[in-house]
Amino acid sequence: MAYSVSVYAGTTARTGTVTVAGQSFLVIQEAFELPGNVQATDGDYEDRTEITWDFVPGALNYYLYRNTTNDSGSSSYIGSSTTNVYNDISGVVGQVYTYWVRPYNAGGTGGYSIPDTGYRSAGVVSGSWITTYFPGGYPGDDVDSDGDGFSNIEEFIADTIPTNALSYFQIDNQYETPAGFVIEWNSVSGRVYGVNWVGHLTNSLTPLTNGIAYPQSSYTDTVHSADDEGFYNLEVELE
Ligand SMILES: [Ca+2]
Ligand SMILES: [Ca+2]
Repeated sequence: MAYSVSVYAGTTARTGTVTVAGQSFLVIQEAFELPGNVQATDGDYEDRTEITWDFVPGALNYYLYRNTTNDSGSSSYIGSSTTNVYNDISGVVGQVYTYWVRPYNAGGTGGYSIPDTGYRSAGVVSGSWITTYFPGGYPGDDVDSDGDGFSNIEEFIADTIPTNALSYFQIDNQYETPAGFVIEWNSVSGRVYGVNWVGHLTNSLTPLTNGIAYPQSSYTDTVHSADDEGFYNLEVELE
């Protein structure tokens, strides 16, 4: 029985197996190490996603690839860096991308790194909130994704669920007491509430109080007990 040893030498990085002259070879070593510790920021910046990685010995340049799914084969080349930092300023705000880094020198291009996901911040809303409710990408502050009448930014501020039309900001309970008319709501940490009143809907709202902080979740109107009718309006803002 005869044995032979073959070495694959090409300018294209290979992983897995490569077929040469009808024979299949297992590739056990890349020309390059793969860039390690690839990190893409998760909503840290509104204007960019910053991708960093560890330097690879022998690499003169690094090629950056991006995809909306975890598939390097269909990913897009987005740019290069001679350092170990790249700022992707072309991503859609809130869209979660998967990023890969490939090392390059005159001998060829190395393989795809282990990827990391990252995205640009949509501003006020937090990255963890986007990840929770919009893992496939944030449609925007002004969109009412669940059709409940409240935009996504309004649902973020009220801490209601932006993808559930049954979850929205509302006065949960109201009743009369000897002390006055009481309204109640679900109070959330980090929010401040205000109550407005109007006798007839054609008139302008009159502020009754503001700056009601969590955990207070009710307000008693001691002023309008003698009125025949009135309307209450609850506001919420971030602390
Ligand atoms: Ca909504
Ligand atoms: Ca909702």
